[in-house]
Amino acid sequence: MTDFDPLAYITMIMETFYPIGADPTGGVTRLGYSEVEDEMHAAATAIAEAEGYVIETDPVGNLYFSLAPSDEYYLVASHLDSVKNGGRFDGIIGVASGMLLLKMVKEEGSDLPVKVGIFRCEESTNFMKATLASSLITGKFNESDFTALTARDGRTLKEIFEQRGHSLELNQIQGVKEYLELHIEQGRMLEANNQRIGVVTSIAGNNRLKVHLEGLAEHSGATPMIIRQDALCAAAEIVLAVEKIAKDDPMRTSVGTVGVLEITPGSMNVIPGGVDMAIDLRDGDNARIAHMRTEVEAAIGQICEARSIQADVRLVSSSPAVTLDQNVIRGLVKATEQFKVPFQEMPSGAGHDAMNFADLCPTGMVFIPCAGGISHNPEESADYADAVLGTRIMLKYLAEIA
Ligand code: HGY
Ligand code: MN
Ligand code: MN
Ligand code: MN
Repeated sequence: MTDFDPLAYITMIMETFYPIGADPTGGVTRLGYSEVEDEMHAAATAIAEAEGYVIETDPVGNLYFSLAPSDEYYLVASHLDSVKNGGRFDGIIGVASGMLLLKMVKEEGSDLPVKVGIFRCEESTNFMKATLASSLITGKFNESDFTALTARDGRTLKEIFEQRGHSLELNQIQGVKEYLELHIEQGRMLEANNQRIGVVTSIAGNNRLKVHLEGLAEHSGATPMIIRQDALCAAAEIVLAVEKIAKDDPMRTSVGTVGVLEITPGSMNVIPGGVDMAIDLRDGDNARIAHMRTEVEAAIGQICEARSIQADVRLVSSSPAVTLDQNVIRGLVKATEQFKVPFQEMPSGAGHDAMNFADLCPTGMVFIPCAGGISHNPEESADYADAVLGTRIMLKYLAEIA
């Protein structure tokens, strides 16, 4: 083992990534299947080339590093894209951890068959579908989505794939013995409980709705209040209905958010005639997601009926809640105990690429705390030493099972 310093190594990786896609908010904007994500993949590839790794890409642009080709391997993965004005740890620290783990395997001269995976377009920001590229290679994607999904710039996924030379075939990834992912928690539980590590037990599922409301754009001065068809007022009631429905969940696990709300024509002296909304509904229980969606759709119907507004409600994407593999959880707990650090088992409210592997192979996740639980925000930050610890835990687990 050379005197390679894991903390310095992961710091080098993270500092290499940071300036790419940096935006005026002090955060980063690295949309899936964008040139900025390409730059992130190029930066990771440059580090892999310097290490002499085997570098592969699959037909939809995902990237893989390994020490040698192997038919069966342990996949340690995450993503390098981000939300708009996001933080520089979400996904990125998981890729850096995978690259650190591969470096540790290389430095130990071990023949552990590890492959680092870098999945494109994990965030729903560009196409309103999360974990898009890992869905494509794990059989969780419908061909109709290639034309149904459109990027923020209006191009369909099909057009973008044709321009980028990606395949429209639904390829299935082969040879994954187990899947591991390190990620920031993106919530407050670890920090509040003074834990350094979270061993993830389940990942919340989601339903994402795209809603268009059509009222009537009219003169804001000459139109009496009682005859207006104001799409924004209807939208305002819907935003609060989503909040109330999620809050009313007796189990306190449902969450509901309206993260996008666009008004047309958007002039001060014109009654909003049109509104486009994006609604994100999640829970760790699939029945509760379905229940929430039914209630939200009913509320939209009642609100719009009362206001003579036309509503077009579309389910644009959904991922079922998944429970992670009990043996992997136990194995990660056992490995963590050997480091004598405070840790807990916990659910993930955020979605991750791991959810697409949970039905294919034993799948596990390791969380590290993020400051104040803040994520999807330029203030997002985490401790590289925690990432090194999480990486050592995953490596110890893999060495145990191999
Ligand atoms: O939205 C999420 O759950 C994650 O950031 N993909
Ligand atoms: Mn995210
Ligand atoms: Mn993420
Ligand atoms: Mn309810």
